[in-house]
Amino acid sequence: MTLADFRLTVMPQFESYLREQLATTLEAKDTIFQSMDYSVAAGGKRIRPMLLLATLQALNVPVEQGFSSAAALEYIHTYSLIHDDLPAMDDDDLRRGKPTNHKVYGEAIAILAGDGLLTFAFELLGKDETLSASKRIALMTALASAAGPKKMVQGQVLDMEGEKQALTLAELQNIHQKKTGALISFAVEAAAIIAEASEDITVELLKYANHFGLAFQIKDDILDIIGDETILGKKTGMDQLHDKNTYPSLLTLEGAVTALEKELMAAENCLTNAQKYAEKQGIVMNKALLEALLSLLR
Ligand code: GRG
Repeated sequence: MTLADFRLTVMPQFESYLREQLATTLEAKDTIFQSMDYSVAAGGKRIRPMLLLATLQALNVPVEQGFSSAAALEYIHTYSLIHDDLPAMDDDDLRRGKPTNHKVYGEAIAILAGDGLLTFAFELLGKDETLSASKRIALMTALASAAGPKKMVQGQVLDMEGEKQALTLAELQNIHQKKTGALISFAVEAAAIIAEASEDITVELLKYANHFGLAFQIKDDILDIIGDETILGKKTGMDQLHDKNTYPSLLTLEGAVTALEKELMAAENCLTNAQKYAEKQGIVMNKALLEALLSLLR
């Protein structure tokens, strides 16, 4: 299956699932449902769930087995954006082309919508009886770890502490691997858990995810300089305005473009390795599908 087919067939099914889980568990009349649904429905690119489901597809596992993990991941990503946009953090008015959650519902409800999405993610995974109990425990533990105080939350703290200080490239990478990379890596880790992938395939796929995560962040930094506000759905030029440490600020714009290409090539190599291991185990891995995802970052 090509990425184009995947986006046309699998992603709409997932989109319905993502919205339905909230709508069938919560009451439509309740403010908490409306504020959570507002941000989930606001039109994110769904890169993380796409990576999770595409990894399952590449390993020939029915994608439906990954719907609860992919939804949990997108709920947590959405919560992190709602909280990141709050006045106490990045203080943004626009997200996904729409007013930020707190601009519509107020700060208190926005905090609670984030809390609701974070906790609902684990409820959804815990009650997915189509997965074995041991897989559910592994998935919930991995997700909690990726989103928790050693990874995403810590990355956010380090990012805030690093503001207005000159960071080294290694320090910047560490922040990104935690702040945005950890959730991206969970996408692939979850697929490996569900697919019961062997250790050698899992290691290569996780390395692919790590390069993917870094490439994603470099691209995000580049777009903040040369991107189109109407396409991005958010203001550009914010990194420079807030004196943020970014790949272009450390490496120049040209250097950042080179670094992006380096990460994408490294990611491709990991896929080649994963495919070799898969072949040895008699698995026909759809490497092209995961390679095509990298092209979204070019
Ligand atoms: C509040 C605990 C806590 C953590 C927040 C991820 C994060 C941590 C903050 C986001 C800050 C930010 C804008 C980082 C740049 C990279 C990034 C994560 C962009 C948003 O992700 P996309 O592009 O967004 O996948 P969509 O809207 O498409 O889902």
